[in-house]
Order: sequence, then C-alpha cells, then structure tokens
Amino acid sequence: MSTLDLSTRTREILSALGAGDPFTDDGALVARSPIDGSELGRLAAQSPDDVAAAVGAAQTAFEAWRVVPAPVRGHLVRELGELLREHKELLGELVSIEAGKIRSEGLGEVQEMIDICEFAVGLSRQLHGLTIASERPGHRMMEQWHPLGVVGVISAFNFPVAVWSWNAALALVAGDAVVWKPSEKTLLTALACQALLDEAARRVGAPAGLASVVVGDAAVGEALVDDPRVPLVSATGSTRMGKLVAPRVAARLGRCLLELGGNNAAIVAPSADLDLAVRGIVFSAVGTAGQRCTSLRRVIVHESVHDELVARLSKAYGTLSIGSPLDAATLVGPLVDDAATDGFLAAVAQAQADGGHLVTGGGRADGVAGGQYVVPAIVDMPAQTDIVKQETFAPLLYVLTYRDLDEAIALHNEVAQGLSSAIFTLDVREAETFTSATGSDCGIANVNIGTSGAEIGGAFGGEKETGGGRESGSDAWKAYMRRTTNTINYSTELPLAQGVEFG
Ligand code: UN1
Repeated sequence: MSTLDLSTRTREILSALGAGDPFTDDGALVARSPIDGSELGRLAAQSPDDVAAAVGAAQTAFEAWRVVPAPVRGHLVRELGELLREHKELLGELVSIEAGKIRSEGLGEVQEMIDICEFAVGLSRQLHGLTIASERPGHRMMEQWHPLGVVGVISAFNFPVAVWSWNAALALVAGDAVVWKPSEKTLLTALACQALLDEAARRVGAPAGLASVVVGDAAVGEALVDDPRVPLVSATGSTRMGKLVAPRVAARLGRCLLELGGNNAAIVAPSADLDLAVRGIVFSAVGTAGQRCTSLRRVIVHESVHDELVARLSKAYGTLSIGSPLDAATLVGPLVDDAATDGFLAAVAQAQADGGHLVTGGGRADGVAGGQYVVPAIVDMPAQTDIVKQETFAPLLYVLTYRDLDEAIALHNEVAQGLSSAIFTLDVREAETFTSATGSDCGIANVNIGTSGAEIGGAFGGEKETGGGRESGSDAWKAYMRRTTNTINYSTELPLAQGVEFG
C-alpha cells in the first residue's frame, strides 16, 4: 500500500468503526504508520483541563453506574464484545497500520479483546465475597466487593487495544468509570475503540461520560495520575514510566496497577524437545518484532544442547520474512520508530563489545522505505553482562549457557524484571522445580511453551520492576473494586470480640 493509500484506508476504517473524521490540519499530535513512517493525520491535543472535565463527567457517571446491578452492567461489555466481533477485521487492520503488527497479530489482539469481554460478562455474575465464621454467637461476617470509582488507564503502543480492553471490560462490570490515556504513538486505534464503546453504551443506555479517552502528551497523563478523584491508575509501559507514575499516585495514597518492563527468559534443558523449543523461542523472540512486554529476550541453554539449539535457531531466523506487516507472507514487521532501531543497534554493538558472538542478524533490513525494519538478532554471550540485564524493545535474543539447573535459575532470576518465563524440559523434576517457590521469580512461569502469548483467563503481570500488578483473568477483577467486611449481629446480645468486657 502506498503512503496515500494508508492514509485513505485509515480514514475509511475510522469512519466504518464510527470514529468519524477526527483529524484537524493544525493538530499538535501526529498519527503515523510505522509501516513507512508516513503521517496518517493530525489530531488536536487535549489539555489537563480536558482531563479534569473527563474525570468529573466519569465521576458523575460512576455514581449512576455503581447502582446498576452487576449482571446488567455486563450487558454493556457484551455489546462491546459483539461490536468487536463484527468489526474484528477492520480494527485488526487499523492495529496493523498504526502499530505495525502483522495481520495475524493485529487480528489476534482484537480476539484478545473479544475474549476478555466474554470473561467479563461471565464475571458480572460472579463478583463474590466470602462468608466467614464469626467468633461471636448470633453473628455473621461477610465481605462484599463494591465499585471503586474512576479508573485511569494508561496504555502502551505495542498492545494499543487489548490492554485497554483488559482494564475497561473488568472495570465496567465492576461498576467503575474509565478515563483512558493511550500512547501518543497509537491514538487512532484508541479513538476507534472508544467509538465502539460509545456505540455499545448508546445501545444499553449507559450514563454519558462513563468511559472516555483523552489524547495528549505527558501533561495529560500527569493530570490523570494526579487527580484525587481517580482511586486506581492502571499503567502499562516502561519501568521508567512506572517509576514516574507510582510515587505520584502514592503521594495521594491512590492505588496503582503496574504492568512494566520484562526481560523474559527460557531455560532449555538437556531433555528438551528441540523442535518445540525452537518454535516456541522463535515466536516469542521475533513475534511483534520483539515488541511485547512478554517477548523472549534471553535463552539459557544447557551446554550439552547449546550448539544444536543455536544452529537450529539460526537456521529458523534465516527463513523469516521481513517487510510490510500487511503482506500475508511477512512474519517480522517494523519497529515502532527510529529510536527503537537506535536502541536495537546500540544493544547489538554493546553485546559484541562485551564479548558476545553475533550469530545472526543485527542490522537494518530493507522493508518498506521510510519504515524502521531490522533483522532479528541472536547474540551468544559469554556472561550475563549489563546490556543483557536491560530490556531492549526489539527482536534481540541473547543466548547464555549453563551446566546445572541451580545455575540456570540463578541466571534466570538475576535481572531486575520479573514478568514471564519458560522452561523447555521433559524432566518432571526440572519442570516442577522451575515453577516452584525456588524456581522462576516471575509472575508467569511456563513449561514447554514460550514466554509470550498468554491467554486472558489467567492473571497477567509480574514481579520486581515489572510492577507487581495483575490484570485480565483469575481474580484480577478485585483490583478494580473495594472490599468491605461486614459483621452482622442477629442476636439480642452485644458480645465484644476478643472477650473484651466493657461496662
Ligand atoms: C504486552 O506486551 O503489553 O502475553 C501484553 C502476551 C499478550 C499480552 C502482552 N497476551 O504476549
């Protein structure tokens, strides 16, 4: 597609998704496609005052929404899911155009949205607390989960639609309102999602202002983070961003849900099924051009299988087609911008300066003129040097070698991040050790699959500098609600707890 076609196509998609024509010639925000770096259009930036107004409207809407029964709130998310199903192709294409994902991954991201909507609709009838035995006769203790308030969502470019939906779907069934600050690199997909949610809200008669999007620069994000009417800020992005956001939210004693950087590793043991390991490693390391927070960045391989694994990976890397993500044959699309390419090239150079051997890739690729295309790299490292411990958001895979599992786990856990991890082994002792309390220190620890591509049914998130938050499945919904503990006395006496006598 030529530059002109991309821009025209984007306008067609936005209009078909109900987002109209959001562009204005003198807008301060520039929407670009990483496919060829071209400008898709300009948007007016919103201001901190606009954020305050959005939060105010959300607060008012929240007061009405929180008294709507949760299963009825589920109807809104069900409608959103229906609209996403209907428009999956178009929204997936827009994700490809704006985030540079290959078509299958753009569609997969929308599928992840549909999945979380289904999950949230079921959850709308399952927002349950416990009944707890009271020590006092004629008393009952129970807990309830109530709506929390306005949830601020800050999302990153690499999952421009799915991560918002994880938050919005749960928050809305929980009875909350949502104000969303998307990445400045993916504004159009955000406007498209918001248009679909607006349509769903119109269909079910949800209160105006219940969910909104604010587009702008860091000042807009800061206004959201600092607003005392926002009890929960759910932020996805770099560890650097999280370290800016968390203290500001903490200063007003608000809550944060953080999904920050990963430096995910896979251990490949002597018994590993190497066919499976190679496939799992290549998808995790190269999928989304290495721009997932779950992307595989380190392989820790037993010395007995090192040479064979590296040879097979190198061969597999040699077959990867790099180019426009809109071409059906492409597996590796562009990096998001030139800073990402600079980071990739600098990390490859540093790894070599540290004594690493560049097995394959590492330079720029032809791709589409104007886009940032690189050749996925594998660097065989003599040791886990500083550069290996950093998250480089690009398709760069380091290989480290180990002799015994304790050493492998120590290397694995020796980084600051703690999101996702994997072991390839057919030895049940090794698999169980890796997933045990003394194994991987990550929020996600897999056996015989790669580090990326988690399903929505499980809790998603990680430890250490990944931020500690959990989103998506399992009981992650609890972060979006407030718990009350109720003790109910149905007797005629007033016994005090702990046997205290008073008067
Ligand atoms: C992210 O990269 O921010 O597990 C999220 C995965 C996807 C989500 C990644 N389901 O790779």
